[in-house]
Amino acid sequence: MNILLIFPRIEHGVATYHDRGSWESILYGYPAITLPHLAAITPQRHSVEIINENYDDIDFDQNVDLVGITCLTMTAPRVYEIADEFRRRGKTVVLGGYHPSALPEEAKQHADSVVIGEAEPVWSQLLQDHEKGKLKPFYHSDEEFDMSIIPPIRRDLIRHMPILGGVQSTRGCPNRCEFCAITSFYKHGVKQRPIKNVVEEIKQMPNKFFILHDPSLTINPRYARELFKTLIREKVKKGWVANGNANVLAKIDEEFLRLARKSGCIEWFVGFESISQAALNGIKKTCNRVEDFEKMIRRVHKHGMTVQGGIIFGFDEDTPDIFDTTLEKIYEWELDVLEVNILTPFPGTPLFDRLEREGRITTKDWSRYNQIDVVFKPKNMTEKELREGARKVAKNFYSIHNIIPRIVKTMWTAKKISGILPAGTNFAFRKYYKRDFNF
Ligand code: B12
Ligand code: SF4
Repeated sequence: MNILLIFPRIEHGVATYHDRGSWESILYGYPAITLPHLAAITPQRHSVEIINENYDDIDFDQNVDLVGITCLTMTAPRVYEIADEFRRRGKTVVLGGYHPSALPEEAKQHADSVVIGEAEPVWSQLLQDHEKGKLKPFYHSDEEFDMSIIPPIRRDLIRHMPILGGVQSTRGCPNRCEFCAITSFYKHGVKQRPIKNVVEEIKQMPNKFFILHDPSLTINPRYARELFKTLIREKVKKGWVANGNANVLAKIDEEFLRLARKSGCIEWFVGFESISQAALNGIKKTCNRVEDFEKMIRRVHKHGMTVQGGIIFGFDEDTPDIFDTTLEKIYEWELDVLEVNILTPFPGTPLFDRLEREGRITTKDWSRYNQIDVVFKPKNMTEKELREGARKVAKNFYSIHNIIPRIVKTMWTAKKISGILPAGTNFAFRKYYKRDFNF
């Protein structure tokens, strides 16, 4: 069969559809690995093509037997448009990813079949059923599987390779943060790929820099340590960035941080989420202790790595003074890069269910579930105050006046040319927030 896989356009972020051909799309374009991964687990007798709409336009008249589209909540409206367009031309469409898994009945209105959960246990069966004309409406991926079956992604199918490569070593998270889509999606807990497979894949990728697409690389420090040691032993001289947890990075032994740096770590992405312990407790991210945050950042800096921190505004415990207090704190901590998010209840999460029960969801226009718009009624401020407050923080942090001294510090911390990556991120975020928060 001829299979066409589609990654829809992204409207919000540092490298989006709007940035086609710009320096951001080259430097910060994301190595979306979902579809090259799906292609890799497709039986070889089929031929596969991938279109990433952030780089190329879709030809709806293409001669294909099956169209597979990946879908997050924010992209759902565009995905449904694409799916409808193909189906009008008589093509078979399959949808998968976080959003169709959370709302399969909704997705089914635009597709011939919906994959609920991970593709590995069901994808081959689905293709076989389609060949026999017996495609089922839903494929539930309930079966647990061993990640050692995962082959390297089909990098040969990526038409526009950004500077950053992508690889995944683990899936799932043991924590139960109320707003996070990971734990409701990965129902079987945490699993990991054999380190030798991950390192082999890293060696094979042409990129000098890569991102680990793991929910958090510090969930199992023993595994991460082994990965670092293998990268060092095998002399893989590439720079990398990964998600990590604040509590682990604050308390783990110095050797862990030394090995991370030596194996190529440039930056850790850390979900601080809030500077209010009451808010963190409220959303069940109790592993985060506010008193650890500054210490954590300083330790990571001491080892020559930088920190990109995520902060979310709009928790029930947040009052209008949270914005100024947050700014004060992040300057005190000397955070290198800040991600400003407005709390967003993604379908499938406990947060969505609670706000729905409380009648506080104000729109189901999924394109607005972008962490920049307010889609629910906050408890202790108005929607306008929430949006304006987040805007004020982004505007202040990314003013040229604040960016310049910060990137000098970041370059000094990194002490390597690769420090240019986190330093430059400041300008990419400035452009993103200027556009989306309109300042
Ligand atoms: C890398 C990443 C990105 C990248 C690339 C996005 C992408 N889709 O590849 C970028 C930076 C662009 C990004 C942006 C955003 N992201 Co993001 N991202 C991730 C991250 C860290 C890894 C995704 C990944 O590559 N996984 C590895 C692949 C192999 O797994 P997978 O994509 O889940 O695919 C499997 C299944 O879902 C399924 N599947 C997926 N698609 C399809 C399609 C078909 C046809 C089939 C059969 C199966 C199938 O099969 C695959 C194999 O099992 C995840 C967290 C995580 N660790 O999963 C968050 C995550 C997906 N992102 C999230 C969010 C919220 C966003 C943003 C809204 C953030 C923002 N404010 O901008 C944007 C939205 C962008 C968009 N496209 O809509 C949420 C999604 C919640 C939701 N319900 O939508 C997640 C889960 C993070 C979280 N903790 O909540 N993200
Ligand atoms: S926010 Fe981070 S720690 Fe919490 S469940 Fe999601 S991945 Fe795990």
